[in-house]
Amino acid sequence: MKILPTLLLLAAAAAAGPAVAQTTTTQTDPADPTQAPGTPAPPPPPSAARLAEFNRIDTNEDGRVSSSEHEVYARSLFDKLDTNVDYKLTVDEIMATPKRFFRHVSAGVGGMFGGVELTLAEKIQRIDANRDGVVSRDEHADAARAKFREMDVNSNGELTPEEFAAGG
Ligand SMILES: [Ca+2]
Ligand SMILES: [Ca+2]
Ligand SMILES: [Ca+2]
Repeated sequence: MKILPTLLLLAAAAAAGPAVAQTTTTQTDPADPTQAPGTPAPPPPPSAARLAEFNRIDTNEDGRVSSSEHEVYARSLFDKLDTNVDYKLTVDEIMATPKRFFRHVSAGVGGMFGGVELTLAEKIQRIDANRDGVVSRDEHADAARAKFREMDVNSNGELTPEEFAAGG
């Protein structure tokens, strides 16, 4: 006669157990990715100026810059910098607007050599492959292609706005 109430209590506790555990797990979710330690911070969003430039290069407006879109843009930049229209860029023509020139070309290995940042003159020398003191259209196109490959971090042949902004 004493056993029955004990069994009923045990049964009630067993039935209540899972229900209590369920409400506690829904209140704090340990699988929340935003709270997981060691999660890398997302890259900063591209600046408005970089996004505007990205959109100018992305002529088919698919939200990606292809290698051919970048090539067309690099060529148009070359023509703007080539003020005397001889299809060669002298150091003077480049140094009139150096930022414009260097943003879309690579002097190789991220502009570094032996762990030291190259000077602008040294970068121009590296782009001037035949060492005749001027940057030809072909030399410029090669350096622009190298820059594209550097920016295309996942090597899928196109740039996202984030890849483009990070490579500037
Ligand atoms: Ca595109
Ligand atoms: Ca020129
Ligand atoms: Ca040259």
